[in-house]
Amino acid sequence: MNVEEFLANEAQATQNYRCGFIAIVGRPNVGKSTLMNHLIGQKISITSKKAQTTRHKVTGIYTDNTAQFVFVDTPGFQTDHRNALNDRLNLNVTEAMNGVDAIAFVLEAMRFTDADRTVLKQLPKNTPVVLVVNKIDKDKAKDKLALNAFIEQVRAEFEFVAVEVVSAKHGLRIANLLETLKPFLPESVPMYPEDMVTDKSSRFLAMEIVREKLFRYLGEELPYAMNVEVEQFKEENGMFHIYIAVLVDKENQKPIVIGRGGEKLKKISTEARLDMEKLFDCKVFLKVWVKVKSGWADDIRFLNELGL
Ligand SMILES: Nc1nc2c(ncn2[C@@H]2O[C@H](COP(=O)(O)OP(=O)(O)OP(=O)(O)O)[C@@H](O)[C@H]2O)c(=O)[nH]1
Ligand SMILES: [Mg+2]
Repeated sequence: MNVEEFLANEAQATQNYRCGFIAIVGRPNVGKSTLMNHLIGQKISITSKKAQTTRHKVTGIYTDNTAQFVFVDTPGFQTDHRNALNDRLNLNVTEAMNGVDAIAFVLEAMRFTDADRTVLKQLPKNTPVVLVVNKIDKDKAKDKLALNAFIEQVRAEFEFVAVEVVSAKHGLRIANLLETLKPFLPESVPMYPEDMVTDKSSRFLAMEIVREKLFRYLGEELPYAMNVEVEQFKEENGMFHIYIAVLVDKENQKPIVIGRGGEKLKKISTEARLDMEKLFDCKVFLKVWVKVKSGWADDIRFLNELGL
């Protein structure tokens, strides 16, 4: 190839480069955050078996030599319980869908509920929506005919521009999904540096990691009555020093988080520290403790302070 041909090819490549925003939307627990982590190849959004794990919008960026995908993972759309927190979460979802280039609407294979239908109704009319059927690794999704019938049933409810089946947890067909989404990104130069995976701060990610461990290691109800605050975050001699307070609603919830002889809190902070060291790629000193702050989920001013 001569110099002219090389330059012409380069110009062509830049011309066809795509970059844009894709919101990942769906009811709680369908696997949105697991999917985003696999799409970008790094764990930045927290996940758990419990519904309503994600509370903030989290941006994850995937860049290759043809496109840059800016994904926005959203909280699961709440349909049952109304309080200030849930209203705020739903508002976050609606806002996240404004102005994106495409929406990935995530469903669990073989399960289409009223909650899913309610989310479908919230989708903006003039944005392309790709149906993403997740959890195809599950036994109930193994029958291909039944899976196709399920997809047809869902397609009858909404005009999707495309359909993909994936298993976020096992990383199956993730590359196919990227290819399906790509044409919906506008032609544009990349908006973020190619090595950037999120626009969230380390401080935010540290807080989320602690919240994930609370969701994973505490019983059914408790994590919903809690929040997490970063009290201090500093870097010293190449090491992060992070001080985090767990806020519970009532005094009697404190011992549940701390556990017998401090065992539970120790497990939560050790696991959180290991995840942080992996994500930040440096040594971390982490101190986690528990504070009582009643009624925070209904305290609008406090939700503002938390940036929710
Ligand atoms: N079997 C199976 N489980 C999955 C898959 N993807 C996600 N999960 C599980 O589903 C649960 C929920 O996953 P999340 O990624 O936290 O779901 P989410 O939609 O972000 O949930 P919220 O943030 O609460 O709305 C977790 O236990 C995941 O491990 C999958 O492809 N297969
Ligand atoms: Mg989530």
